[in-house]
Amino acid sequence: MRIFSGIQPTGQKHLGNYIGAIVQYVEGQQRAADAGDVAIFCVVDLHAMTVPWEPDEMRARVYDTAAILLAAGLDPDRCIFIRQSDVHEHTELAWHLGAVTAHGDLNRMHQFKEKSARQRDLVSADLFFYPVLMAADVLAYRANEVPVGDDQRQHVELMRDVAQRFNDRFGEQLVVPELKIPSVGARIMDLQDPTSKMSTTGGSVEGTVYVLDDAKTVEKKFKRAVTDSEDPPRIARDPSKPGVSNLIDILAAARGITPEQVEESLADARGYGDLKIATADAVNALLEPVRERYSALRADEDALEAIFAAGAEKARAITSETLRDVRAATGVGPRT
Ligand code: AQP
Repeated sequence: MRIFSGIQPTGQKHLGNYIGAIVQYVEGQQRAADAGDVAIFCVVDLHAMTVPWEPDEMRARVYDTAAILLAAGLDPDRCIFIRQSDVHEHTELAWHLGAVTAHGDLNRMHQFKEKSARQRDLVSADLFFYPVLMAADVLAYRANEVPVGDDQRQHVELMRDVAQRFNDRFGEQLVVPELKIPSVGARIMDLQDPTSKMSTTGGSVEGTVYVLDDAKTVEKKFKRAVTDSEDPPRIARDPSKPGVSNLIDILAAARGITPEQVEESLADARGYGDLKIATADAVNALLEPVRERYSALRADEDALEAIFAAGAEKARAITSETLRDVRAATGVGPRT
């Protein structure tokens, strides 16, 4: 059971990233080790180049993200923790995979459509090619499972198709991985616009809870969360109640219980205020230990670089084998 997932170093990580992905990483690191295999987690700096970025800030954002992941519980002795650009096989494999990826499939990607529509200047070829590099990230490790939030479903489906097409053409070289999305919290919504997902680039600051927000800010954001005007207020998950449903999901994920248990526990609540306060408290309890550990980890950039260097070495032991096989199968490079 080999697990791979990547996370972008763009901006600050938010509660959607935390519940949708990071919680799964920490659980996956243990599960892979228990199965005698390994989980690989990657800060994907090359993916961050697909939208406008500041070169002076890129490294700092990578360190921010790395420190959050380590503070959340990733342990470089129990998983492989890397920076994407340190392992060149990712980009080489992307080129091989591009040869079996249909241009029309990339054109259908929701994320490309949304992000290209938002670009004011250049819509880069890298933004279009993003799903191929993401496929290479995973397939280079022959990973079995990809833990992600619901917004990445389409990219993982494409990755599976690409792996299958590569194997059909060149023989069984790659593993077709399975998507793994959490049963609760796969799509955390913006607190101010609960019909849109909580997002780094698309949302509002008031509607986005950042992992590093202090406790008071988190409480304020939840108190101002948009709900609905049903009278009397009803704390239940319902498609017509996106704001309330989102708070129930967040509370369930933060406490590690089911949404039904949340509904039961708040059956006697006087109104949405009780739900908002309970959710803010649970989120603060979840994030407080991460915030506490973060500062010391972030302060030591040399230590973070050393962790990346050690991770890249372990990663290359796997990816160099995959690329050796892929090059042999595609007929590229010297005789083996
Ligand atoms: N709202 C969300 N709910 C649940 N999971 C989510 N993820 C992202 N948003 C939500 C999951 O977080 C992981 C990392 O995502 P990323 O690398 O795309 O990081 P990001 O750019 O910070 O995330 P955003 O907010 O999705 O950025 P935008 O919208 O600007 O591209 C992934 O597993 C993702 O599914």
